[in-house]
Amino acid sequence: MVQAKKALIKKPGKATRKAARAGASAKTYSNYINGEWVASRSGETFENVNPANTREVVGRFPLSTAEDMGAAVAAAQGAAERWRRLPAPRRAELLFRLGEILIRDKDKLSSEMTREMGKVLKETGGDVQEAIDCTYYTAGEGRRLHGYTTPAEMPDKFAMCVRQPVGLCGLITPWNFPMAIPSWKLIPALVCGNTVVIKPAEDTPLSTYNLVRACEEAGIPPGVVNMVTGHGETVGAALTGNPSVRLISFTGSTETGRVIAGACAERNAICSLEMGGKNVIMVMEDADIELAVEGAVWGAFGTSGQRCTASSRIVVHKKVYRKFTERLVEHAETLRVGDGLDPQTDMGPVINADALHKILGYVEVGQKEDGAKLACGGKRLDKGAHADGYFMEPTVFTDVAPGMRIAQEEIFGPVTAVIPTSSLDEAVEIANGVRYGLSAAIYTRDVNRAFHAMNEMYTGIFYVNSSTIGAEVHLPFGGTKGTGNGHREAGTQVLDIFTEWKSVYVDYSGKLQRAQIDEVSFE
Ligand code: UN1
Repeated sequence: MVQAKKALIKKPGKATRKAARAGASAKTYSNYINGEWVASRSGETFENVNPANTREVVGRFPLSTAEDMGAAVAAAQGAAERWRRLPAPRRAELLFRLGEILIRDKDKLSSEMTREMGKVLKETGGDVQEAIDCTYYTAGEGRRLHGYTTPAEMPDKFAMCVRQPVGLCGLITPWNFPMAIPSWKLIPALVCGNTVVIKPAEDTPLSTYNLVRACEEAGIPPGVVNMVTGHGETVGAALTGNPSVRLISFTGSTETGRVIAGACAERNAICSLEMGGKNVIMVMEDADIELAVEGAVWGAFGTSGQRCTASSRIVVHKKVYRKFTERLVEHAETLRVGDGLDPQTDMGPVINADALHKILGYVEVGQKEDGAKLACGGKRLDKGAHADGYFMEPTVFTDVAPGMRIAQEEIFGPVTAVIPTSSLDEAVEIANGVRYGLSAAIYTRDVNRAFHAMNEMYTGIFYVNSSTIGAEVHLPFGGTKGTGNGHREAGTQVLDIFTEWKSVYVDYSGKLQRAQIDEVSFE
Protein backbone atom coordinates (compact mmCIF):
# COMPACT_ATOMS: atom_id res chain seq x y z
CA MET A 1 0.00 0.00 0.00
CA VAL A 2 1.23 3.43 -0.81
CA GLN A 3 -0.25 6.44 0.90
CA ALA A 4 -0.22 10.00 -0.34
CA LYS A 5 1.15 12.60 0.44
CA LYS A 6 3.18 15.58 1.23
CA ALA A 7 2.02 18.06 -1.41
CA LEU A 8 2.72 21.25 0.43
CA ILE A 9 0.24 23.60 -1.03
CA LYS A 10 -1.28 26.85 0.03
CA LYS A 11 -1.20 26.64 3.81
CA PRO A 12 2.45 26.13 4.63
CA GLY A 13 3.30 24.89 8.11
CA LYS A 14 6.61 25.68 9.77
CA ALA A 15 8.58 23.13 7.83
CA THR A 16 6.96 24.24 4.62
CA ARG A 17 7.79 27.88 5.10
CA LYS A 18 11.39 26.96 5.74
CA ALA A 19 11.27 24.73 2.69
CA ALA A 20 9.90 27.47 0.53
CA ARG A 21 12.84 29.67 1.52
CA ALA A 22 15.44 27.04 0.85
CA GLY A 23 13.76 26.09 -2.39
CA ALA A 24 13.39 29.57 -3.83
CA SER A 25 15.58 28.55 -6.74
CA ALA A 26 13.97 25.14 -7.22
CA LYS A 27 13.02 24.40 -10.79
CA THR A 28 9.40 24.54 -11.89
CA TYR A 29 8.39 21.54 -13.97
CA SER A 30 5.56 21.11 -16.46
CA ASN A 31 2.96 18.64 -17.57
CA TYR A 32 3.59 16.80 -20.82
CA ILE A 33 0.62 16.94 -23.15
CA ASN A 34 0.70 16.18 -26.87
CA GLY A 35 4.46 16.49 -27.03
CA GLU A 36 4.50 19.91 -25.33
CA TRP A 37 5.71 20.83 -21.85
CA VAL A 38 2.92 22.96 -20.46
CA ALA A 39 1.93 24.56 -17.15
CA SER A 40 -1.38 23.77 -15.53
CA ARG A 41 -4.29 25.97 -16.49
CA SER A 42 -4.60 26.61 -12.75
CA GLY A 43 -1.26 28.41 -12.84
CA GLU A 44 -0.57 26.75 -9.48
CA THR A 45 2.17 24.39 -8.43
CA PHE A 46 2.97 22.16 -5.50
CA GLU A 47 6.31 21.48 -3.92
CA ASN A 48 8.18 18.22 -4.14
CA VAL A 49 10.15 18.18 -0.90
CA ASN A 50 13.12 16.03 0.09
CA PRO A 51 11.93 13.77 2.93
CA ALA A 52 15.48 13.62 4.34
CA ASN A 53 15.62 17.40 4.50
CA THR A 54 12.31 19.19 4.27
CA ARG A 55 14.14 22.49 3.87
CA GLU A 56 15.02 21.40 0.39
CA VAL A 57 12.46 21.76 -2.37
CA VAL A 58 13.37 19.34 -5.14
CA GLY A 59 11.06 21.02 -7.61
CA ARG A 60 7.66 22.59 -8.20
CA PHE A 61 5.12 20.65 -10.18
CA PRO A 62 1.81 21.65 -11.78
CA LEU A 63 -1.18 21.47 -9.47
CA SER A 64 -3.29 20.39 -12.38
CA THR A 65 -7.02 20.58 -12.96
CA ALA A 66 -9.57 18.24 -14.48
CA GLU A 67 -9.32 20.39 -17.59
CA ASP A 68 -5.58 19.69 -17.89
CA MET A 69 -6.36 16.02 -17.58
CA GLY A 70 -9.04 16.34 -20.27
CA ALA A 71 -6.46 17.85 -22.62
CA ALA A 72 -4.02 15.00 -21.93
CA VAL A 73 -6.68 12.38 -22.58
CA ALA A 74 -7.65 14.14 -25.83
CA ALA A 75 -3.99 14.12 -26.89
CA ALA A 76 -3.66 10.41 -26.16
CA GLN A 77 -6.84 9.78 -28.09
CA GLY A 78 -5.58 11.81 -31.03
CA ALA A 79 -2.41 9.72 -31.26
CA ALA A 80 -4.05 6.34 -30.64
CA GLU A 81 -4.84 5.33 -34.19
CA ARG A 82 -1.39 6.12 -35.62
CA TRP A 83 0.43 4.48 -32.73
CA ARG A 84 -1.67 1.33 -32.96
CA ARG A 85 -0.90 1.07 -36.68
CA LEU A 86 2.84 1.48 -36.23
CA PRO A 87 4.11 -2.11 -36.36
CA ALA A 88 5.02 -3.46 -32.93
CA PRO A 89 8.71 -4.06 -33.84
CA ARG A 90 8.96 -0.36 -34.77
CA ARG A 91 7.32 0.70 -31.54
CA ALA A 92 9.79 -1.52 -29.72
CA GLU A 93 12.78 0.13 -31.41
CA LEU A 94 11.83 3.40 -29.74
CA LEU A 95 11.61 1.58 -26.42
CA PHE A 96 15.06 0.07 -26.80
CA ARG A 97 16.30 3.60 -27.38
CA LEU A 98 14.53 4.63 -24.19
CA GLY A 99 16.39 1.86 -22.34
CA GLU A 100 19.71 3.20 -23.63
CA ILE A 101 18.90 6.69 -22.36
CA LEU A 102 18.02 5.34 -18.93
CA ILE A 103 21.34 3.45 -18.82
CA ARG A 104 23.23 6.57 -19.84
CA ASP A 105 21.52 8.67 -17.16
CA LYS A 106 21.25 6.04 -14.42
CA ASP A 107 23.40 7.86 -11.84
CA LYS A 108 21.64 11.17 -12.22
CA LEU A 109 18.20 9.55 -12.21
CA SER A 110 19.08 7.61 -9.06
CA SER A 111 20.33 10.59 -7.11
CA GLU A 112 17.33 12.70 -8.13
CA MET A 113 15.09 9.87 -7.00
CA THR A 114 16.86 9.67 -3.63
CA ARG A 115 16.30 13.41 -3.20
CA GLU A 116 12.58 13.18 -3.78
CA MET A 117 11.84 9.77 -2.30
CA GLY A 118 14.50 9.22 0.35
CA LYS A 119 15.64 5.65 -0.20
CA VAL A 120 19.37 5.06 -0.33
CA LEU A 121 21.32 5.42 -3.54
CA LYS A 122 21.91 1.73 -4.09
CA GLU A 123 18.15 1.20 -3.90
CA THR A 124 17.26 4.06 -6.22
CA GLY A 125 19.93 2.63 -8.55
CA GLY A 126 17.98 -0.63 -8.31
CA ASP A 127 14.75 1.18 -9.06
CA VAL A 128 16.17 2.74 -12.23
CA GLN A 129 17.74 -0.62 -13.13
CA GLU A 130 14.34 -2.27 -12.79
CA ALA A 131 12.98 0.28 -15.28
CA ILE A 132 15.87 -0.51 -17.62
CA ASP A 133 15.31 -4.27 -17.26
CA CYS A 134 11.61 -3.80 -17.88
CA THR A 135 12.28 -1.70 -20.95
CA TYR A 136 14.67 -4.18 -22.54
CA TYR A 137 12.66 -7.24 -21.64
CA THR A 138 9.31 -5.84 -22.69
CA ALA A 139 10.59 -4.13 -25.82
CA GLY A 140 11.59 -7.63 -26.94
CA GLU A 141 7.86 -8.35 -27.03
CA GLY A 142 7.67 -6.08 -30.07
CA ARG A 143 8.89 -9.09 -32.04
CA ARG A 144 6.78 -11.61 -30.17
CA LEU A 145 3.41 -10.52 -28.77
CA HIS A 146 2.48 -14.10 -29.42
CA GLY A 147 -0.97 -15.28 -30.18
CA TYR A 148 -1.54 -18.84 -31.28
CA THR A 149 -3.05 -20.96 -33.98
CA THR A 150 -5.11 -24.01 -33.23
CA PRO A 151 -7.07 -26.58 -35.27
CA ALA A 152 -10.63 -25.65 -36.22
CA GLU A 153 -13.42 -28.16 -35.74
CA MET A 154 -14.57 -27.93 -39.36
CA PRO A 155 -12.54 -28.86 -42.45
CA ASP A 156 -11.00 -26.12 -44.53
CA LYS A 157 -11.17 -23.68 -41.74
CA PHE A 158 -8.30 -21.95 -39.95
CA ALA A 159 -8.38 -20.76 -36.33
CA MET A 160 -6.06 -18.43 -34.43
CA CYS A 161 -6.09 -15.70 -31.85
CA VAL A 162 -4.19 -12.45 -31.86
CA ARG A 163 -3.64 -9.65 -29.39
CA GLN A 164 -4.99 -6.17 -29.98
CA PRO A 165 -4.31 -3.04 -27.91
CA VAL A 166 -7.02 -2.12 -25.42
CA GLY A 167 -6.82 1.57 -26.38
CA LEU A 168 -6.17 4.54 -24.15
CA CYS A 169 -4.64 3.65 -20.78
CA GLY A 170 -4.57 5.73 -17.61
CA LEU A 171 -1.64 4.90 -15.32
CA ILE A 172 -1.77 5.96 -11.68
CA THR A 173 1.53 5.27 -9.99
CA PRO A 174 2.96 5.23 -6.44
CA TRP A 175 5.87 6.99 -4.78
CA ASN A 176 7.81 4.03 -3.40
CA PHE A 177 9.14 2.83 -6.77
CA PRO A 178 8.88 6.10 -8.66
CA MET A 179 10.45 4.88 -11.90
CA ALA A 180 10.25 1.09 -11.77
CA ILE A 181 6.49 0.89 -11.27
CA PRO A 182 5.60 3.53 -13.89
CA SER A 183 7.85 1.56 -16.29
CA TRP A 184 6.02 -1.72 -15.47
CA LYS A 185 2.89 -0.06 -16.77
CA LEU A 186 4.14 2.33 -19.42
CA ILE A 187 6.44 0.05 -21.40
CA PRO A 188 4.02 -2.86 -21.89
CA ALA A 189 1.18 -0.42 -22.63
CA LEU A 190 3.27 1.14 -25.38
CA VAL A 191 4.68 -2.00 -26.94
CA CYS A 192 1.15 -3.38 -27.14
CA GLY A 193 0.06 -0.31 -29.11
CA ASN A 194 -1.78 1.74 -26.50
CA THR A 195 -1.39 5.44 -25.80
CA VAL A 196 -1.19 6.59 -22.19
CA VAL A 197 -1.71 9.32 -19.68
CA ILE A 198 0.33 8.98 -16.48
CA LYS A 199 -0.64 10.53 -13.17
CA PRO A 200 2.37 10.11 -10.85
CA ALA A 201 2.22 10.20 -7.06
CA GLU A 202 2.38 13.74 -5.69
CA ASP A 203 5.37 12.80 -3.53
CA THR A 204 7.63 11.72 -6.37
CA PRO A 205 6.70 13.35 -9.68
CA LEU A 206 10.31 14.04 -10.67
CA SER A 207 11.21 10.43 -11.45
CA THR A 208 8.17 10.05 -13.67
CA TYR A 209 8.99 13.36 -15.28
CA ASN A 210 12.49 11.98 -15.97
CA LEU A 211 11.02 8.83 -17.50
CA VAL A 212 8.66 10.81 -19.72
CA ARG A 213 11.45 13.16 -20.73
CA ALA A 214 13.48 10.11 -21.77
CA CYS A 215 10.49 8.90 -23.83
CA GLU A 216 10.50 12.24 -25.61
CA GLU A 217 14.24 12.00 -26.26
CA ALA A 218 13.82 8.45 -27.54
CA GLY A 219 11.49 9.81 -30.22
CA ILE A 220 8.18 8.46 -28.98
CA PRO A 221 5.74 10.61 -30.96
CA PRO A 222 3.67 13.45 -29.45
CA GLY A 223 0.44 12.37 -27.80
CA VAL A 224 1.53 8.76 -27.25
CA VAL A 225 2.78 9.43 -23.70
CA ASN A 226 1.26 12.23 -21.62
CA MET A 227 1.85 13.15 -17.99
CA VAL A 228 -0.28 15.27 -15.68
CA THR A 229 0.69 15.93 -12.06
CA GLY A 230 -1.57 16.88 -9.18
CA HIS A 231 -3.98 15.41 -6.67
CA GLY A 232 -5.74 12.09 -6.97
CA GLU A 233 -9.09 13.62 -6.08
CA THR A 234 -8.93 16.03 -9.02
CA VAL A 235 -6.72 14.78 -11.83
CA GLY A 236 -6.75 11.12 -10.80
CA ALA A 237 -10.54 11.17 -10.67
CA ALA A 238 -10.72 13.03 -13.99
CA LEU A 239 -8.59 10.31 -15.58
CA THR A 240 -10.49 7.43 -14.04
CA GLY A 241 -13.87 8.89 -14.95
CA ASN A 242 -13.08 9.88 -18.54
CA PRO A 243 -15.12 7.69 -20.92
CA SER A 244 -12.30 7.67 -23.50
CA VAL A 245 -9.95 5.95 -21.06
CA ARG A 246 -10.42 2.25 -21.61
CA LEU A 247 -8.16 0.98 -18.85
CA ILE A 248 -6.86 2.17 -15.52
CA SER A 249 -3.76 0.55 -14.11
CA PHE A 250 -3.22 1.51 -10.50
CA THR A 251 -0.65 0.74 -7.81
CA GLY A 252 -1.23 2.24 -4.40
CA SER A 253 -3.36 2.05 -1.30
CA THR A 254 -6.20 -0.38 -0.82
CA GLU A 255 -8.56 2.51 -0.05
CA THR A 256 -7.79 4.38 -3.28
CA GLY A 257 -7.83 1.14 -5.25
CA ARG A 258 -11.35 0.46 -4.10
CA VAL A 259 -12.51 3.92 -5.21
CA ILE A 260 -10.85 3.47 -8.59
CA ALA A 261 -12.33 0.01 -9.03
CA GLY A 262 -15.80 1.42 -8.30
CA ALA A 263 -15.38 4.25 -10.79
CA CYS A 264 -14.16 1.82 -13.46
CA ALA A 265 -17.04 -0.57 -12.79
CA GLU A 266 -19.54 2.28 -13.27
CA ARG A 267 -18.47 2.73 -16.87
CA ASN A 268 -17.22 -0.75 -17.61
CA ALA A 269 -13.56 0.21 -17.93
CA ILE A 270 -10.81 -2.35 -17.47
CA CYS A 271 -9.13 -1.98 -14.12
CA SER A 272 -5.88 -3.50 -12.92
CA LEU A 273 -5.03 -3.01 -9.28
CA GLU A 274 -1.93 -3.72 -7.22
CA MET A 275 -2.35 -2.75 -3.60
CA GLY A 276 -1.25 -3.90 -0.17
CA GLY A 277 0.77 -6.69 1.34
CA LYS A 278 1.44 -8.21 4.75
CA ASN A 279 4.29 -10.38 3.66
CA VAL A 280 5.88 -13.05 5.72
CA ILE A 281 9.18 -14.81 6.23
CA MET A 282 8.94 -18.25 7.84
CA VAL A 283 12.11 -19.33 9.65
CA MET A 284 12.22 -23.06 10.34
CA GLU A 285 14.29 -24.77 12.99
CA ASP A 286 16.77 -26.10 10.42
CA ALA A 287 17.33 -22.71 8.75
CA ASP A 288 20.67 -21.00 8.29
CA ILE A 289 19.92 -18.41 10.96
CA GLU A 290 22.47 -15.81 9.86
CA LEU A 291 21.11 -15.94 6.34
CA ALA A 292 17.56 -15.64 7.63
CA VAL A 293 18.49 -12.62 9.78
CA GLU A 294 20.14 -10.94 6.82
CA GLY A 295 17.07 -11.59 4.69
CA ALA A 296 14.75 -10.31 7.40
CA VAL A 297 16.73 -7.09 7.87
CA TRP A 298 16.83 -6.48 4.14
CA GLY A 299 13.16 -7.29 3.68
CA ALA A 300 11.89 -5.36 6.70
CA PHE A 301 14.08 -2.26 6.56
CA GLY A 302 15.08 -1.92 2.89
CA THR A 303 13.27 1.14 1.45
CA SER A 304 12.45 1.88 5.12
CA GLY A 305 9.89 -0.91 4.91
CA GLN A 306 7.92 1.03 2.31
CA ARG A 307 7.53 -1.78 -0.18
CA CYS A 308 4.36 -3.67 -0.97
CA THR A 309 6.63 -6.69 -0.62
CA ALA A 310 8.25 -5.69 2.70
CA SER A 311 8.84 -8.44 5.28
CA SER A 312 6.46 -7.11 7.90
CA ARG A 313 5.92 -10.47 9.64
CA ILE A 314 8.51 -13.06 10.59
CA VAL A 315 7.17 -16.37 11.83
CA VAL A 316 9.94 -18.22 13.66
CA HIS A 317 10.10 -21.77 14.98
CA LYS A 318 10.34 -21.86 18.77
CA LYS A 319 13.52 -23.94 18.66
CA VAL A 320 15.44 -21.08 17.04
CA TYR A 321 13.26 -18.22 18.19
CA ARG A 322 15.58 -16.79 20.81
CA LYS A 323 18.70 -16.99 18.70
CA PHE A 324 16.95 -15.48 15.70
CA THR A 325 15.31 -12.58 17.53
CA GLU A 326 18.51 -11.67 19.38
CA ARG A 327 20.47 -11.56 16.15
CA LEU A 328 17.69 -9.66 14.36
CA VAL A 329 17.57 -6.98 17.05
CA GLU A 330 21.36 -6.71 17.17
CA HIS A 331 21.46 -6.26 13.43
CA ALA A 332 18.56 -3.78 13.32
CA GLU A 333 20.27 -1.66 15.96
CA THR A 334 23.41 -1.31 13.87
CA LEU A 335 21.61 0.13 10.86
CA ARG A 336 22.61 3.69 10.11
CA VAL A 337 19.58 5.86 9.48
CA GLY A 338 20.15 9.03 7.51
CA ASP A 339 20.12 10.84 4.20
CA GLY A 340 20.03 8.30 1.41
CA LEU A 341 22.55 10.35 -0.57
CA ASP A 342 25.20 9.56 2.03
CA PRO A 343 26.88 6.28 1.01
CA GLN A 344 27.22 5.37 4.71
CA THR A 345 23.45 5.30 5.19
CA ASP A 346 21.65 1.97 5.42
CA MET A 347 18.12 3.27 5.77
CA GLY A 348 16.64 6.57 4.61
CA PRO A 349 13.62 8.49 5.90
CA VAL A 350 9.98 7.63 5.37
CA ILE A 351 8.15 9.52 2.71
CA ASN A 352 6.27 12.27 4.55
CA ALA A 353 4.83 13.50 7.82
CA ASP A 354 1.55 11.62 7.45
CA ALA A 355 3.39 8.37 6.86
CA LEU A 356 5.63 8.96 9.86
CA HIS A 357 2.64 9.63 12.12
CA LYS A 358 0.81 6.60 10.85
CA ILE A 359 3.81 4.35 11.48
CA LEU A 360 4.42 5.79 14.95
CA GLY A 361 0.72 5.24 15.60
CA TYR A 362 1.20 1.55 14.82
CA VAL A 363 4.14 1.42 17.23
CA GLU A 364 1.75 2.67 19.92
CA VAL A 365 -0.84 0.11 18.91
CA GLY A 366 1.80 -2.62 19.16
CA GLN A 367 2.92 -1.48 22.59
CA LYS A 368 -0.63 -1.67 23.85
CA GLU A 369 -1.14 -5.20 22.56
CA ASP A 370 -1.07 -7.65 25.40
CA GLY A 371 2.12 -9.71 25.20
CA ALA A 372 3.89 -8.04 22.29
CA LYS A 373 7.30 -6.61 23.16
CA LEU A 374 8.97 -3.65 21.54
CA ALA A 375 12.42 -5.22 21.18
CA CYS A 376 14.08 -2.26 19.47
CA GLY A 377 13.38 1.05 17.81
CA GLY A 378 9.94 2.59 17.81
CA LYS A 379 10.96 6.23 17.96
CA ARG A 380 11.23 9.13 15.62
CA LEU A 381 14.77 10.43 15.09
CA ASP A 382 14.70 14.21 15.06
CA LYS A 383 17.95 15.45 16.52
CA GLY A 384 21.11 16.67 14.79
CA ALA A 385 21.40 15.41 11.24
CA HIS A 386 17.89 14.00 11.52
CA ALA A 387 16.25 17.26 12.55
CA ASP A 388 14.75 18.18 9.20
CA GLY A 389 13.67 14.79 7.90
CA TYR A 390 11.10 12.08 8.49
CA PHE A 391 13.42 9.57 10.12
CA MET A 392 12.59 6.76 12.45
CA GLU A 393 14.36 3.85 14.06
CA PRO A 394 14.22 0.35 12.61
CA THR A 395 11.62 -1.29 14.82
CA VAL A 396 11.15 -4.91 15.87
CA PHE A 397 8.24 -6.28 17.87
CA THR A 398 8.65 -9.78 19.31
CA ASP A 399 6.22 -12.25 20.86
CA VAL A 400 3.53 -10.99 18.55
CA ALA A 401 0.33 -13.02 18.23
CA PRO A 402 -0.99 -13.59 14.71
CA GLY A 403 -4.27 -11.76 15.28
CA MET A 404 -2.76 -8.53 16.59
CA ARG A 405 -3.23 -5.43 14.48
CA ILE A 406 0.53 -5.08 13.92
CA ALA A 407 0.46 -8.63 12.51
CA GLN A 408 -2.58 -8.01 10.33
CA GLU A 409 -2.49 -4.49 8.95
CA GLU A 410 -0.06 -3.05 6.47
CA ILE A 411 2.16 -0.54 8.26
CA PHE A 412 4.31 0.46 5.29
CA GLY A 413 7.26 1.52 7.40
CA PRO A 414 10.35 0.09 9.12
CA VAL A 415 8.42 -2.08 11.55
CA THR A 416 8.36 -5.85 11.66
CA ALA A 417 6.49 -8.29 13.88
CA VAL A 418 8.11 -11.54 15.01
CA ILE A 419 5.64 -14.34 15.73
CA PRO A 420 6.65 -17.64 17.41
CA THR A 421 5.42 -20.93 16.01
CA SER A 422 5.82 -24.62 16.82
CA SER A 423 5.50 -26.27 13.41
CA LEU A 424 5.63 -25.72 9.69
CA ASP A 425 1.91 -26.31 9.32
CA GLU A 426 1.14 -23.75 11.98
CA ALA A 427 3.59 -21.32 10.38
CA VAL A 428 1.81 -21.69 7.04
CA GLU A 429 -1.56 -21.16 8.66
CA ILE A 430 -0.35 -17.99 10.36
CA ALA A 431 1.35 -16.87 7.15
CA ASN A 432 -1.85 -17.28 5.13
CA GLY A 433 -3.99 -15.74 7.83
CA VAL A 434 -4.08 -12.17 6.56
CA ARG A 435 -6.22 -10.35 4.02
CA TYR A 436 -3.34 -9.85 1.58
CA GLY A 437 -1.44 -12.33 -0.57
CA LEU A 438 1.57 -10.72 -2.20
CA SER A 439 4.85 -12.28 -1.08
CA ALA A 440 6.04 -15.02 1.27
CA ALA A 441 9.37 -16.67 2.03
CA ILE A 442 10.69 -19.68 3.88
CA TYR A 443 14.15 -20.30 5.31
CA THR A 444 14.85 -24.00 5.64
CA ARG A 445 17.49 -26.49 4.49
CA ASP A 446 14.87 -29.16 3.93
CA VAL A 447 13.66 -29.38 0.36
CA ASN A 448 10.49 -31.16 1.42
CA ARG A 449 9.52 -28.36 3.75
CA ALA A 450 10.34 -25.76 1.14
CA PHE A 451 8.12 -27.39 -1.49
CA HIS A 452 5.34 -28.02 0.99
CA ALA A 453 5.28 -24.35 1.99
CA MET A 454 5.50 -23.27 -1.64
CA ASN A 455 2.46 -25.35 -2.41
CA GLU A 456 0.44 -24.23 0.59
CA MET A 457 1.10 -20.50 0.54
CA TYR A 458 -1.63 -18.58 -1.26
CA THR A 459 0.50 -15.69 -2.48
CA GLY A 460 1.54 -14.31 -5.86
CA ILE A 461 5.25 -14.55 -5.04
CA PHE A 462 7.17 -17.12 -3.02
CA TYR A 463 10.84 -17.28 -2.09
CA VAL A 464 13.00 -20.06 -0.68
CA ASN A 465 16.01 -19.00 1.41
CA SER A 466 15.61 -15.43 0.27
CA SER A 467 13.66 -12.44 1.55
CA THR A 468 10.16 -11.34 0.46
CA ILE A 469 11.56 -8.58 -1.74
CA GLY A 470 13.53 -8.69 -4.95
CA ALA A 471 11.08 -9.62 -7.71
CA GLU A 472 12.58 -9.70 -11.22
CA VAL A 473 10.86 -8.14 -14.22
CA HIS A 474 10.54 -11.23 -16.37
CA LEU A 475 8.32 -13.06 -13.88
CA PRO A 476 4.75 -12.07 -13.09
CA PHE A 477 4.31 -9.67 -10.17
CA GLY A 478 1.14 -9.36 -8.13
CA GLY A 479 -0.82 -11.02 -5.39
CA THR A 480 -3.90 -12.86 -4.31
CA LYS A 481 -6.78 -11.82 -2.04
CA GLY A 482 -6.77 -8.15 -1.00
CA THR A 483 -3.51 -7.42 -2.81
CA GLY A 484 -5.07 -7.00 -6.20
CA ASN A 485 -7.84 -7.99 -8.54
CA GLY A 486 -6.31 -10.99 -10.22
CA HIS A 487 -3.96 -9.32 -12.68
CA ARG A 488 -0.21 -9.71 -12.89
CA GLU A 489 2.26 -7.08 -13.97
CA ALA A 490 5.71 -7.83 -15.44
CA GLY A 491 6.59 -11.08 -17.21
CA THR A 492 4.61 -11.83 -20.33
CA GLN A 493 1.51 -11.93 -18.12
CA VAL A 494 1.35 -8.13 -18.19
CA LEU A 495 0.44 -8.38 -21.87
CA ASP A 496 -2.92 -9.75 -20.77
CA ILE A 497 -3.58 -6.45 -19.02
CA PHE A 498 -2.64 -4.25 -21.94
CA THR A 499 -4.10 -6.28 -24.80
CA GLU A 500 -7.39 -7.93 -25.54
CA TRP A 501 -7.69 -11.16 -27.41
CA LYS A 502 -9.27 -11.42 -30.82
CA SER A 503 -10.16 -14.91 -32.05
CA VAL A 504 -10.04 -15.20 -35.81
CA TYR A 505 -11.71 -17.92 -37.92
CA VAL A 506 -10.96 -18.17 -41.62
CA ASP A 507 -13.29 -20.47 -43.50
CA TYR A 508 -11.84 -21.37 -46.89
CA SER A 509 -14.30 -24.14 -47.71
CA GLY A 510 -16.46 -21.88 -49.84
CA LYS A 511 -19.63 -23.11 -48.18
CA LEU A 512 -21.63 -22.48 -45.04
CA GLN A 513 -20.17 -24.59 -42.23
CA ARG A 514 -22.06 -24.46 -38.98
CA ALA A 515 -19.94 -24.99 -35.88
CA GLN A 516 -21.47 -27.26 -33.24
CA ILE A 517 -24.20 -28.27 -35.70
CA ASP A 518 -22.83 -29.81 -38.89
CA GLU A 519 -21.43 -33.28 -38.53
CA VAL A 520 -18.02 -33.93 -39.97
CA SER A 521 -17.43 -37.55 -40.95
CA PHE A 522 -14.49 -39.69 -42.10
CA GLU A 523 -14.95 -39.74 -45.89
C1 UN1 B 1 6.75 -2.86 -4.31
O1 UN1 B 1 7.00 -3.46 -3.29
O2 UN1 B 1 5.95 -1.91 -4.32
O3 UN1 B 1 10.30 -7.10 -5.39
C2 UN1 B 1 7.44 -3.20 -5.57
C3 UN1 B 1 10.61 -5.98 -5.05
C4 UN1 B 1 10.80 -4.89 -6.10
C5 UN1 B 1 9.47 -4.33 -6.47
C6 UN1 B 1 8.66 -3.96 -5.28
N1 UN1 B 1 11.45 -5.45 -7.26
O4 UN1 B 1 10.79 -5.69 -3.88
